[in-house]
This record gives sequence, structure tokens and C-alpha cells, in this order.
Amino acid sequence: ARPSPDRHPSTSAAPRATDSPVVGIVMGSDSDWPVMEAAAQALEEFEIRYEVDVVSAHRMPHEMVAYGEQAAGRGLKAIIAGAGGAAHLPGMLASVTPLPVIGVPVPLKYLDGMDSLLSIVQMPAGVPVATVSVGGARNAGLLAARMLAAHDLELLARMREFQQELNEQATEKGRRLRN
Ligand code: RP5
Repeated sequence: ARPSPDRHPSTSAAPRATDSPVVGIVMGSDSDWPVMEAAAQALEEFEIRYEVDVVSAHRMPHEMVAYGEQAAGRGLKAIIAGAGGAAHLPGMLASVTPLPVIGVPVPLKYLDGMDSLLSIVQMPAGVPVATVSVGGARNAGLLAARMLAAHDLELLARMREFQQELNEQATEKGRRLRN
């Protein structure tokens, strides 16, 4: 499938996993999936293998630590972690893995995701989490793709092509407005 800049998933399909995943997408609860599936969608557009799982920092702390500790050894190159409310999952994973962790603040019913954002973004020096916008799972997927593209010339070329398409679509929108 060709990367499509305008594609935003609208349905909550069942998570798909691929063999030998290089990106792990994890979330605090399956209720985060309607937001997090956009990360999976972005990775699929770039044909990047990924896995999906629920790894709750508060409800399954031991499994969460094991996931983070084993991720690099299992061949993952990056972790995308989404959580809402007291969103400690991305930061805690970052504390036990040497891999880059991308945090997705998931908006919940109250506080509009500000709680999730502030729980994820303000990490202490030494333990980085690359935090995307509230609900910004698509950008999390694209950021993971860029990380992989830094060591993959073919992927880098596809990312450039994707950016060119974004440019053309924006240019076309301006043309339509002017005419
Ligand atoms: C967080 O609590 C999860 O990441 C989710 O965003 C939120 C609510 O979880 P559920 O009560 O829907 O399982 O840990």
C-alpha cells in the first residue's frame, strides 16, 4: 500500500500483528485502541512490521517491566506507547528499555487529554519520551517510520515521496480556494 497523507482510519478494526515486528504499539487498555489504531495504520502504509498489545502500567506492572526489558532483545527498534489519564506507561517503559519510546496522550472523557499529556511529556532528564499531540497516534506511527528510515534508504525515499504528496495536496487545496 502506498503511503497516503490524507488517510485517517475511521473504524475500529481488530488489531493486526505481523511476523518479526520492529515496532511495538502498546496501550494501557483496549479502550485506547480507537485512538491508537492510527499509529498502526501509518506503519502499514509504510509496510513496517509491528505488534499491538495492552500493557497497563498500573494493572499489569510486572508485565509492563518485562515488556520494556525484553523489547530490544526481541528485535523491536521503537515503542509507541499510548495511555490516558494518569498516563505512566510511556515513561515507565522508557525507564526500562534503551529503545526510543514515543508517547501518545489518549484523551479520555474528562480533562480533554490534558491529564494524559502532562503525565507523559514532562520526563526527567536522562529518560526521554518523544511525546506527540493529544490523540496524535498517526504522527507517532510516522515518527517511528522516520526513526527506521534513518537507517533504511528505501524507507527514506518513501518518506520523501510521502512529504511530496503532502505538499501537492496542500498546494491543490490553495489552488481550489483561489479559484
Ligand atoms: C489508562 O486508563 C488507559 O490507558 C486508558 O486510557 C484509561 C482507561 O482504561 P479503561 O478503564 O477503559 O480500561 O490506564
